[in-house]
Amino acid sequence: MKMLKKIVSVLLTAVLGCCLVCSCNNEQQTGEDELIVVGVSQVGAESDWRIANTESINYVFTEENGYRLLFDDAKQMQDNQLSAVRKYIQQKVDYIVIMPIAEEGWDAVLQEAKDAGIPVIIVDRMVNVSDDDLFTAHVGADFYLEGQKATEWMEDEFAEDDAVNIIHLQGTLGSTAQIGRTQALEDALAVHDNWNLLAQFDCDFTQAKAYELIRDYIINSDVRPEIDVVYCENDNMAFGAIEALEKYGYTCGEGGVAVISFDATKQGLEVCMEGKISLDVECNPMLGPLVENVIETIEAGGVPEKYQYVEETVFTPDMLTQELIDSRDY
Ligand code: GYE
Repeated sequence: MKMLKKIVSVLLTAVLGCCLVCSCNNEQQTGEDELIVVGVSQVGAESDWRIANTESINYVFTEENGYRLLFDDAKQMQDNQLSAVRKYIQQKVDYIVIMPIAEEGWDAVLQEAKDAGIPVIIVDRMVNVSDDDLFTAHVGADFYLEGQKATEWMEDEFAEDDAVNIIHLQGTLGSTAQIGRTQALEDALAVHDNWNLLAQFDCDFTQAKAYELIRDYIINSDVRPEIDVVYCENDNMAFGAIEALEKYGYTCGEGGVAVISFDATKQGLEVCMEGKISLDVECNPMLGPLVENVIETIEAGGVPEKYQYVEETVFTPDMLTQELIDSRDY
């Protein structure tokens, strides 16, 4: 009898134990299932702006906030982005977030995401597709407006000058940030006969290319070029330009070359406060919370606003203090 009791008790313990393990596994399963899976395809890590943008995404899409974040760095190659997005579709993620390198080439893969029923949120730069229904929402900046802020500043600054000699450093060709900022400068050049475009270089938003191309331009000129403005489409290219200009005897800022920049990252603003960047047009990389808003709206059964632009300002050296710079998020 004693023996039988023992066998029954061992069996009961085993069954109970098994139930506990199963229910525990189930709970774990349910917990994981509750996480919203977000697949992000990021451009790369080409600039300080980009790094701040990635940090903003990482900050928001955490497990504590209810998300599982899948992240792919495309290393500035659009083919890598296309593969990442296709992988996310296969993995049946809940949302796909894309910071597109260039505007073209997205129709097919976005159609595949749409067919799979996965909402796609375009962040920062835009895509140029045959049908805007191929993506759910866009969250980013108005790059043409940013460029206009810069050209308006130039109009004031050089209102009395007979000639304004400009070097233009472009970001990754075909990206919305490049297209908008370039278009604004080209439109202003078209209406100012005294604005001369000395050179236009594709620097891919990187400091190293900006440095090399400005250096080569100076070295290869027969006579020392008169440069009034270097219009740099981001802060990192401005840093490269300043380094090359100073190396070859130019001064940047008041009485020298006016370096115009975009982004207004902390380091950009520090160089601006020093006076070496004459104008820094803000571009806000902290887009993570806005992307989360879009997802929350959809999760709540709503329809998010299709296009969302962030508010941005401009900075000149006289406006800046260390306190102000330190108080900023990026
Ligand atoms: O200006 C640049 C970055 O697309 C707005 O990309 C973004 C641009 C930004 O690499 O620094």
